[in-house]
Amino acid sequence: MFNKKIQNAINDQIQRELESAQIYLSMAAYFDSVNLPGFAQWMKMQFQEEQAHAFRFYDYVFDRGGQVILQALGQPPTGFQSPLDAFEQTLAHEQKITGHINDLYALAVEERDYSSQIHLQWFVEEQVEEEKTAGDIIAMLKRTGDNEQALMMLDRELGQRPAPAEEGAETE
Ligand code: OFO
Repeated sequence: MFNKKIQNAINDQIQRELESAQIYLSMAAYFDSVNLPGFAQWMKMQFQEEQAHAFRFYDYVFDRGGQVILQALGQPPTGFQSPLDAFEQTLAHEQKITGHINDLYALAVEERDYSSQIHLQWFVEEQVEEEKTAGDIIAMLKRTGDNEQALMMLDRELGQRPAPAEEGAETE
């Protein structure tokens, strides 16, 4: 019998993952609007990755015989000031998500739900990666400064990001 408190908390997290997807699609639209197609592509891959995160939880709820209840999504942010602003918002958002994953893990410990703890371990590790990646791009953007050529090079590099399905463990 799937623990109801855990089920509700996971349904809340499915909503957050889908909201994360929307936020990154909104950032992709910003980057496309300022002719930075590589940055936009990176955000579109991030959009897909967040959908994959939602599905990981979705499948898990069904694996445990629980019920998925979708919730309304909030309005994503718009009107980003610069690439740096978008990635600083990305990092702040991922730090917030890390807090929610940690709370979920703490609940699974409190409820002695061992399989949920194991399931959540993947997300605990994933959040380390999410924060590190955003932090690395912020550092590169700060080094780039006002150098348009360096920004174009970074745009080309970020545009190489593969789809989540090609990243192996990301979507397994
Ligand atoms: Fe960005 O890791 Fe899910 O939300």
